[in-house]
Amino acid sequence: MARNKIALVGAGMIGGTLAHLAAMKEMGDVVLFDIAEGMPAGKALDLSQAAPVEGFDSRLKGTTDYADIAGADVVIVTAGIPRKPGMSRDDLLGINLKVMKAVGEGIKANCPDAFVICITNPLDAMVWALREFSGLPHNKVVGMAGVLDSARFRHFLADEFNVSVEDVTAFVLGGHGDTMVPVLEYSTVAGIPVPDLIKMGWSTQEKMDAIVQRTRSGGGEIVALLGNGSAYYAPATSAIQMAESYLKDKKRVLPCAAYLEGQYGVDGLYVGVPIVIGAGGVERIVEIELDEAAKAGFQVSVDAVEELLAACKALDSSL
Ligand code: TXD
Repeated sequence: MARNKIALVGAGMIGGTLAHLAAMKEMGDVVLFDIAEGMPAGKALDLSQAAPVEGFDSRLKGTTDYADIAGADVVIVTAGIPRKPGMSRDDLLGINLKVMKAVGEGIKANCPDAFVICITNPLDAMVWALREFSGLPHNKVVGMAGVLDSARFRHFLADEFNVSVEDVTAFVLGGHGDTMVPVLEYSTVAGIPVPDLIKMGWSTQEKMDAIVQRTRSGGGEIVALLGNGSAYYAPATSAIQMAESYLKDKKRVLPCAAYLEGQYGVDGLYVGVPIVIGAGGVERIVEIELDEAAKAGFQVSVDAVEELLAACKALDSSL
């Protein structure tokens, strides 16, 4: 059986980390695509030289030619530019929208059967635009944010409860970061819901509220510490988990930005909800009954996504 092929569009900080993880896990051969000349080839060569030491047999190639992503099974997109000082949200949106157009067309022409994971910000709008430009079915294009947000939440909860991160599960809905909606009733330690843990005296509601707030601004906390970029280890590892669930048909239940068609009362938008990822791509959207507070929080996310899509449509009349 031929090896899987994983195309990484954008070979920056997250792209390079994705390549490292995919190769170390022998998920398949890896193509690093970027518009920057030399850099993707340099990273591919550097990683190839780690292979004899680590003992992995993934072939890595860096390229600036879309033809090299032909036949990819999975495409992970991080291409774009970050917001720079003095740049408005619409400036950033305009530039990254053009990037999504180029990437979408590159995918459509070279690997229309791929499972596509978008990471580029603003996530919920960029994944929608990438799907539009690529023309792929909605169940084959998803956005990564919820796995990262819930991983951050799990890390803080495990720290607070002083238990293994492995035993902490977190349930989050909604958009990336600011508008994330953690559902504490469905977040657990070994199956025990957080509200019960509070009753058991393991923590307090105040501490939980502070953890939720820290999780929401988790990206910004890292940006402030790094000084010249945003998080890349945890974002990369989160997208790899989604890719593995597809390639191995694991049917993991993961919070992702998925296309909703009536679920949660939303139609025609990408919003963060729990989904099942298997060989069929997005195989199921998990729809739970929300209480009033969660419903209100979710609506804030939906409104924010709608506002971004309106801005995208104003910037590109083909959308
Ligand atoms: O949870 C999440 N979704 C996120 C999102 C968490 C963290 C970071 N998130 C976003 O991921 C971040 O705001 C960025 O939009 C992306 C990628 O972050 P990264 O840290 O990897 O950014 P880099 O290092 O700037 O890499 C981006 C690369 C860079 O090498 C550019 O040359 C390239 O994208 N680029 C392009 N590649 C291909 N095609 C085009 N048009 C292009 N334009 C820029």
